[in-house]
Amino acid sequence: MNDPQQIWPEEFAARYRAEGYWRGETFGMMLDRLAAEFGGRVAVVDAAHRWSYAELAERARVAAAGFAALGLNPGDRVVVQMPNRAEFLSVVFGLFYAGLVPVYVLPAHRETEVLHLAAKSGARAYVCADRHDGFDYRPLARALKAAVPAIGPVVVVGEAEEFIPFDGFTGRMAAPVPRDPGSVAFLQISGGSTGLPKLIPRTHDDYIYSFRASADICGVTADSVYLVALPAAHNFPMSSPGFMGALIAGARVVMAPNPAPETCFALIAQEKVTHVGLVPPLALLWMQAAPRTKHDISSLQVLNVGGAKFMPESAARVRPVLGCTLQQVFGMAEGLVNYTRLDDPEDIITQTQGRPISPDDEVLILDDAGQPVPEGEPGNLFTRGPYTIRGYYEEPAANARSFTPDGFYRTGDVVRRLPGGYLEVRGRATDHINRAGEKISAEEVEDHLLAHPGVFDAAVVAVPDRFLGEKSCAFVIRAEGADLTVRELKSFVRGRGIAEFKVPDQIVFVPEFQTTAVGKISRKALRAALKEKYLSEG
Ligand code: J2J
Repeated sequence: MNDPQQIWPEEFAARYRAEGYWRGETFGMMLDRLAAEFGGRVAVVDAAHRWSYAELAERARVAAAGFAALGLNPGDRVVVQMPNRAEFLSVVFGLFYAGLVPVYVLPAHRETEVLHLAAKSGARAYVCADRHDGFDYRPLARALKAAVPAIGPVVVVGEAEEFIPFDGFTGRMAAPVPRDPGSVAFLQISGGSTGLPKLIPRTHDDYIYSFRASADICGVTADSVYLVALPAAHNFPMSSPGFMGALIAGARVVMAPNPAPETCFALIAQEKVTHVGLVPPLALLWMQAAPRTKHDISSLQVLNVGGAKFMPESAARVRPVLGCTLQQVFGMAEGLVNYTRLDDPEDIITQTQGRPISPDDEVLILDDAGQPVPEGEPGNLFTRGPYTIRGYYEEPAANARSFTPDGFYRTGDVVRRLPGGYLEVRGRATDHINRAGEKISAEEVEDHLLAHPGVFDAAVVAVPDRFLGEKSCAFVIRAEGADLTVRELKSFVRGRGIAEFKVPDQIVFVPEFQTTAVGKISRKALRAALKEKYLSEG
């Protein structure tokens, strides 16, 4: 936990405190303050629960006592794999209250990813739901305990079987365990472009600043109602402004079990939802469904769209079709978040991805040689600021690549700066597939393909998709004599215990990779060459 690269140099920390960004409040303290301020108001709603701020805090205090009684100590990491339910909040605030550090994994993650992230984070416990979306997490918990000996208690929300039932916790912690507000509050997963996912350490001070400022920029007040449509463990629905931004404003959080238009439209009508965040493909789906819905969605005020590029033509349809203001958001779990502002002119809202949250967000746009590009020209985006990490969790090699010596994060995005500091995302320099906002590392999927004995080599590329934005295509050279089929290979990859969204959408068998280039070329150049050769005409 003490990787010095995670820590801001003191001169920066001092400035961020002096500017009032970092206020020295931990998540545990925040919960107590919100319960005192908004006590009887509704904090969170799902299909089965409706809790006030006072109730949420009480449940977190009970959970905290329960976690502490399991022998977990302040600073210990706990893997949390929870769907969008009210208990997402009682679990994580219970952990914060007990001084524990959640490691957020997505409900879609499977054994391979969960084992890796648990081992990588040095986690000591696992919290999951019994089942969700047709998947049973208890066998996964068994596999995790067998493979990662450091994992002790497993706490299950729902039917616990041999594990510890979350609902069985008794006792009550009277006050939050004191933590340094500058310490790591939780670990989140990066959408990284190389190998397995990396862990992003966020501190109490930096993260609370990011969503407090976001709530303000997004017009979230105590009268707002925020719908969590995307998986709650993602940084976007958590903090941009997300359920955290909603809570700090005293608003109501509504947990949607899935982002389908009819599910969400019913919740919007029922709870008078004012704010929601969506990735572009979902925004398109909602716009398609809205004219025919029987539900009244007129309470919607702000639709945040981000995670992938939202095309200006689609952006222009949001207000006419959904009757609310579009607010584009270009963010990343590593930190920097940009928003168009609610009162910006229409062309800024539809054609840009916004400008940074903070006056102290530093943005550099550099060419491949590291020199600033002329104003308005596209270049590589680097950033540093009061809520952008200085390094991944225990990744010295990746940190040397992803951060400059003076602490700028190399985002991998190619952007153009417009007057007023607005950014337009033009593309990216790193090799991942942005599939409906889920970032998939080409290298990670290639490794799964290569594990099949019938595969000689594999290269995974992003191909444009009208609906998803991008989808994945794997070029595969069969091993000599192997008569592998696309179906077999897909089911093999699926069987590797990974999130379904990582299984290649398309597999193309090719006889060889390089016909023209001589000598060694980078994987990146190879992927580009394959795309050019097989996908450009057609
Ligand atoms: C183009 N690309 C975008 C956008 C993110 C708010 C919103 C999104 C995320 C997120 C987030 C984009 N247009 N509007 O954490 O708080 C791509 C970029 C970026 C990467 C980060 C938030 N918004 N992107 O998507 O960590 O390539 O965070 O670097 O999942 O998504 O992905 P992630």
